[in-house]
Amino acid sequence: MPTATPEFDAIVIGAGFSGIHMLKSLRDHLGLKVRVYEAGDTVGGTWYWNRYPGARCDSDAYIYCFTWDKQLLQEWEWTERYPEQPEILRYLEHVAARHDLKRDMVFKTRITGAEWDDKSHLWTVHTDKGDAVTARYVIAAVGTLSETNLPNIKGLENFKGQSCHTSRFPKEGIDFTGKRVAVVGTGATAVQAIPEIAQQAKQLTIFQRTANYCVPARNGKVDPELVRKRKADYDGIVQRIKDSFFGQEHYFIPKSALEVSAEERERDFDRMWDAGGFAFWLANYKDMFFTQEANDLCADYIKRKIRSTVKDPAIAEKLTPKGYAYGTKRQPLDTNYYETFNKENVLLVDAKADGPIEEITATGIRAGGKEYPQDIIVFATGFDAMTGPLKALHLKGRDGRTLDQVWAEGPRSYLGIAVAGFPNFFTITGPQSPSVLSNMPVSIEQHVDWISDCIDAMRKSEKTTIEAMPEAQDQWVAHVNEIVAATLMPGANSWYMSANIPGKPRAFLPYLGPEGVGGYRRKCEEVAAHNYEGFELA
Ligand code: NA7
Repeated sequence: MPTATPEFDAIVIGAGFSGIHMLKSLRDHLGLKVRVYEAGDTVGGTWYWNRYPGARCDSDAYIYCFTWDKQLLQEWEWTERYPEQPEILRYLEHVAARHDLKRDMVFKTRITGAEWDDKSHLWTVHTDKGDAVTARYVIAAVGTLSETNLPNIKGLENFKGQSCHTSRFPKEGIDFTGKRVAVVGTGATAVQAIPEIAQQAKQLTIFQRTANYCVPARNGKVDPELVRKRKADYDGIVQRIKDSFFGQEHYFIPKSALEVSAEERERDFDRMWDAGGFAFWLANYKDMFFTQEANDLCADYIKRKIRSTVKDPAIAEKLTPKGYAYGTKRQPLDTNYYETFNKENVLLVDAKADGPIEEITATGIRAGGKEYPQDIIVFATGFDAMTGPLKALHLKGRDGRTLDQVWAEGPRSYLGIAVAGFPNFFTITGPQSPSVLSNMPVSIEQHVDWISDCIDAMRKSEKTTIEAMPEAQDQWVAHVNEIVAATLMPGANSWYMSANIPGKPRAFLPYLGPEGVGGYRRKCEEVAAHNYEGFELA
């Protein structure tokens, strides 16, 4: 048995929701020596980096938080249904201070590589400050949407005005007042930012590649009586979201959209639309994700809403999604998004109707042969989702193999927690786990608890390595792909399908069901109960 003593029991990479909880769990519950490395200059992760106007969570705040600190669930008061980025960051800072976590965190430090040593059963982890530390375990808490996608558009470097990506928005903000501003992209981020920027800018031009199906967020103050009721029922809420499909208190209508009358369907659609948030997406008819005809009915409802909100029929037509099923791209939640296109100072340039972006020039953007002069360009162009942040760690597993190599044809993981050939390496909300198809904190907590229990069990049985077995991984990958193949998801050019990044192998990145996060949790628990079935422990 290897005798080398590592400097740390575990290195955790990232200090967002995942890294904060992982440190708390390993250090304070298991008594391990842990260090967290974080590229930002404080905690927060997603909520540190995404400072664009309008940035807020899309899940209701009462479940978009840690549930392991029961006292804090009672004490913390969110100001609105979906708090803005500064408030969520304040919450995470509060948690870090309350549990004295920062003393084991190193900020402004990026991991540049790590290699596994099969003799000592240790990882050596390298940072951009030139340090190298050894650890028994490496845990990626790097987030799923953290590797920025700045598209390689011709002439990008020539622009003389100010430009930025939404996930690298300057801390001091940008004053859009009186400026000609372009937003590139119309995903969930842009849908939050566009109405805010339109209020300041002299002229806002939106460059749309694919029209999205947006539903109203219906943000606002939450009724104090409802807040009180929820606080009194937190144990019940936590149990329900853990057992649910999406980590939310949303449940499919247990009927086909095709079996009910048109009147009943319209009433249900109105109810979900009026409720706002993810209800329309995640609490719709049970066949919405599976049957094109059922999906068409949901899509048609939203298309009618777009036409009734946007005054100019030509603009409404450009904003109407075409060619893919409703719900197969990430659902953006809107607050005055469609209304914004009624404003005099807002222009929509649609890649299909007006021509795609051809070049960034010194003074603006050229699309469809026409020049659109700009002072500021905001790229809301998304992320190299899920696999991107993990590949960027430049890990070398067994035999020096990298994730780039083993994922050359798409992600391969066991349960979305581990990768064959990378012993003692865990991925919180990794590819092929529910992660981005769930309310993130719920899935984060499940993985953190599972990883902690696993490390605890290994210590108790004096094992020093755990590694996913290739056969178990093959079966999991096949299972993930088989499940999604029965849905409408593969038909969309979404980032779920890896389709947003040129050259990225087309593969479904998360895991969808069949019983959602509840069923997935039970599967992970079974694996642990059967002595970590599918893993090799040595
Ligand atoms: P998304 O959802 O990936 O949206 C990015 C948008 O940028 C989307 O409209 C893209 O069009 C567009 N895009 C990407 N590359 C280009 C190029 N090269 N040219 C023109 N337009 C482009 O990212 P978000 O940040 O909005 O949301 C990410 C997640 O953050 C979100 O799902 C939440 O979980 C929080 P496309 O649709 O690909 O044609």
